[in-house]
Amino acid sequence: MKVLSYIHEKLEKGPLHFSLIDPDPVKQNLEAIASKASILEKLGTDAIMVGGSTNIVSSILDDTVKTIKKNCSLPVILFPGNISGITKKADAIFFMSLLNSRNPYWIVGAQVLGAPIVKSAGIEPISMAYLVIEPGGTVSFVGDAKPIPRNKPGLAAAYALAAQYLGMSLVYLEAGSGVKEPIQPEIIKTVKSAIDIPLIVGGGMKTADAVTTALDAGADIIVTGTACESGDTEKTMRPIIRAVKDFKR
Ligand code: 1GP
Repeated sequence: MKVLSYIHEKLEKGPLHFSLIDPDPVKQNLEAIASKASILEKLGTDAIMVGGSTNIVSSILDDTVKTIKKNCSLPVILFPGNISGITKKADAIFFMSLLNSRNPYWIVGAQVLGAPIVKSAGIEPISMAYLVIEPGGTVSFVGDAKPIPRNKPGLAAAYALAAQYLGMSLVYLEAGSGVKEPIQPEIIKTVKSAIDIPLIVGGGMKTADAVTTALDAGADIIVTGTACESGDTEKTMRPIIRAVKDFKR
């Protein structure tokens, strides 16, 4: 089954959890990634995303995705920080545009360079609007974003609606990896009420409470990355994934 259809089908039953693995070798080695992939699948995460803003080496990216595929049967979706984030070993790629960047390279330039590579890799492109909200973390700096202020939910909603009208399949609200405060519920609520396409929320969620707050506000898919990097993945991730699986609207 195509990954976007898998996402749509699963969303009919409830919200989803995606685990983000950063292939940066400074953060984790392949042995750790192998064990994390199987633990995350056992805990009930719905897909593994692979990507990061810095330190992406294509041979390491290949090995990371190969290792994940060997150790779990979940779809692996690339979450590229640039054209170096593409490998044919994955199932799909979030073909994303950082709509609120100041630099056209991150809106459409990298996509022009990446499109033929995605085609020849034979992986499924899933069109996604990527919106960086304050504070925005590393991706905001690298992607030359004009982060949407936290007190301007209407601006985030306008970007998200434009993404839907441009034909994108998903909207991702990004607070920035490892930031102190996840995206405020007011922003999630306002964006969700403006669009009909699924809403992904990530950045700074480290607890089950933070996850439940985002789901209550209307998030359809929760992404956690930093929490997956914990030394005890099972202990850290169990309550987070449980909060998604037990959530009732
Ligand atoms: C980063 O939104 C993701 O792109 C995940 O953020 O690392 O803070 O979980 P965390």
